[in-house]
Amino acid sequence: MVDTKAQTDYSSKEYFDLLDKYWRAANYISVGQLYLKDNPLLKRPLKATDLKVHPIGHWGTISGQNFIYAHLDRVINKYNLNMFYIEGPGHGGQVMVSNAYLDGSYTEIYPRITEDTTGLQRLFKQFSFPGGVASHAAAETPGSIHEGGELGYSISHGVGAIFDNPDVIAATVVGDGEAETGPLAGSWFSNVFINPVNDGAILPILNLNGFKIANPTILARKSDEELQKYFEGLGWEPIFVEGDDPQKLHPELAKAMDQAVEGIKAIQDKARKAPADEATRPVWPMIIFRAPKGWTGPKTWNGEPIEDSYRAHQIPIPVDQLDTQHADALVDWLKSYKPEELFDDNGTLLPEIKAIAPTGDQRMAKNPITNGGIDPKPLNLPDWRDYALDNTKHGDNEAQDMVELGKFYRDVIRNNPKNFRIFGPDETASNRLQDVFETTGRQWMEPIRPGNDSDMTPAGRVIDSQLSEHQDEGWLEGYTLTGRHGVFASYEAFLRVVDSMLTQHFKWIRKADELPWRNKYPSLNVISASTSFQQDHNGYTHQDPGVLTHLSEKKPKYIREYLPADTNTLLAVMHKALGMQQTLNLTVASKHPRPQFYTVQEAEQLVDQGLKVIDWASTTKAGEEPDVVIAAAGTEPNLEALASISILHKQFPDLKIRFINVVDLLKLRHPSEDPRGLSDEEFDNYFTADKPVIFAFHGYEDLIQSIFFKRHNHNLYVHGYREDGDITTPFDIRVMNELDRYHLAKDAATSVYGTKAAEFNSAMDDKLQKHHDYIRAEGTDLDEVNDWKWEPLN
Ligand SMILES: Cc1ncc(C[n+]2csc(CCOP(=O)(O)OP(=O)(O)O)c2C)c(N)n1
Ligand SMILES: [Mg+2]
Repeated sequence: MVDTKAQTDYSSKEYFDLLDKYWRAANYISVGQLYLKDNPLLKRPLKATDLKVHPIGHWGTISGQNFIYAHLDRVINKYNLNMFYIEGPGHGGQVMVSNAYLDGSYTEIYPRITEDTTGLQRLFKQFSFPGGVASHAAAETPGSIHEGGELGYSISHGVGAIFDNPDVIAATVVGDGEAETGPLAGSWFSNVFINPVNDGAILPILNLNGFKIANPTILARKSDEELQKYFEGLGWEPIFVEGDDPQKLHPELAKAMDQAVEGIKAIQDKARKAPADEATRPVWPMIIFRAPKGWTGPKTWNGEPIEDSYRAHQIPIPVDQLDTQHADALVDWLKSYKPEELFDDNGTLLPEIKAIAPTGDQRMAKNPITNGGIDPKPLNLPDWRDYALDNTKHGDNEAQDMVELGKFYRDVIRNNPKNFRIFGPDETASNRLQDVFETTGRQWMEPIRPGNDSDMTPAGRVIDSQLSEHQDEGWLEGYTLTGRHGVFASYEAFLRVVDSMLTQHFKWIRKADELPWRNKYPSLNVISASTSFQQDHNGYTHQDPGVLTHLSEKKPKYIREYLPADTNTLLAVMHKALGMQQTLNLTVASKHPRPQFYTVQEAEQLVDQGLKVIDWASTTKAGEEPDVVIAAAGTEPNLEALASISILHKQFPDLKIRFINVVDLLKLRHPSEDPRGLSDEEFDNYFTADKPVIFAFHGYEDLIQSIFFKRHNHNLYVHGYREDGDITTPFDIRVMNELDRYHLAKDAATSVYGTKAAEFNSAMDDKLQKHHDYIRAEGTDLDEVNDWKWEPLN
């Protein structure tokens, strides 16, 4: 019947009978994975040892998603689609595993899991089992780009994946609980940013099964009329399918899917008759699928409903190796799918049922987009040195690092018009990357008001017109997990909004890295701009450099933290970061006019080695042991450290100071923690084994303290962010945190001269008092601070 795609009648009773069998097979093996570790087809009476001791996983979401998956397979074949699956309620890990197993892709990727009884037994046992596979959609799940742990990002991920992939449809199942999260609720606005000419499409399918873990869902208790208004208001055309009788629902969902796919095609065909920059926002279809949670499972338990109740969420009936009292109920449940009609005597899915699935790379589990992308390419990067400043007179130039970086990005965009994007929450201009708008605009499909708006266009490489860090991070994740490159630039304090997303992405890369079949991903680049030490019109509300500490706690192999102190080092960092794979790169960058210090050659060395002794700012001769080491990581720390060296040198001309600038912060870690870390010998060569180290740092101090914990030298004085801020002058923020030149100089002098530094310290205190009084009277920093310039050491 399903001989060739062209001859198939995709709406015939025979077809739906086979589709139903395919679905039953998926349900059967999904339940089997929860409970069984042997006797997969129940060919003999169930024994206690056939059961897992601890069945762990989720049932409630499964059958609805399996139903949707089978129907997606149908439209892939019927319309010859390039489609992949995103499992919003990814806690139903069996959905993607089961369907990948049925279509043969699981066995191709994991040959141990054969398409027979032995393979089924292994498939069942390994699920949510020590040494086996996750109970959630995870990196090891074929066809997934979306981790199923933290809910809320299915649409952002799907949309990130279809940007610049005009032939692809991301079939995205959204949980009705998931739909209540802030990120997911905000992500319906994604339709404002999808260009129907250059980008692909997302088909959201709201799995309205009515319940979450322990509660009804909000959307499920709304009438269809209210849902219609809600989604129409958000710019979608909802198509409703509702019921619990599969025989009725097969043709109904098929019709809805046909309508949705034909709707997507019609939108694209129409839009693609004109250039991308003339596109407007279409009303894309979506499907609202109302079927009961725990559908086809046990109806009740102890007189209480299981199906169509929150009680179906996890393990619906208590049967395990140590409690077989109700084993019959499990057997009845499994047998209700009639496995004997689905698998042959060898335990292999019958070929006419398997024929429901697409073949080759059209299987959603094998779609190349889900394994590093359809056509991944490294970026064609301009030479960063062409954008560099001539800093041979250290400190003479003044420039805004982010402005200069914007020029570099402008040309990255020119060179890579289809695989590089910049994401941000309304901040591309505020973060001073505005030069990119010389070559591109902000992609936006709503009406544009020339004059009132700036740089808006239906087809642009910047997407920053939704104020949502979740969306930016989610889109960028989707974009890089499908082989493209990008940057998300955010105010530093509000990067913390996506702390957990960064964590989840790190986990994904880490796990994927362990799988030989997974292709490599371009690194995810995050820029922490508008930082804690440069708050002009904001203040304490906008200060928090804690993302540095947060990410430093993850597995070192996958995390980089760059703190370039000026334009040249920022350019060198970004050139490197955009060429990297399998890492999450955090770059802390300054956007304010600041003195520029490092030559191209120094910037190159700083980025290659991660840190460098800056000879022109040190008073030691080559090879000479210093009295004190002053180190800095970050723009303002670097500036203040240099200013403190000037002050100290004038006061104590014999004081031997070694100055070190640190860019690649985590290289300072001990190699026992981080394989990239400096050896003890190298570390001591920089920081000495026992001389005082005054460390000026952009972030919270405990990060530096923990780095030094495993080193010989504990003679450490860290000056970092001490959780102090206000609406005040730029220099005063440094003073409040004791990261300013006067506090640094005091610590350095005291650490070397002890009580003999008292007079000097009191002069520094006088300076601080003068500063205190002056800014309160004048509202600006002292001239000697504002006009400070590096003077070469004599
Ligand atoms: C951000 C987040 N908060 C809480 C949880 C815990 N959690 C796991 S499943 C779930 C309920 C999900 O309900 P729904 O999206 O409706 O999925 P389904 O009914 O299909 O299982 C919750 C609260 C989570 N995984 N992620
Ligand atoms: Mg639900």
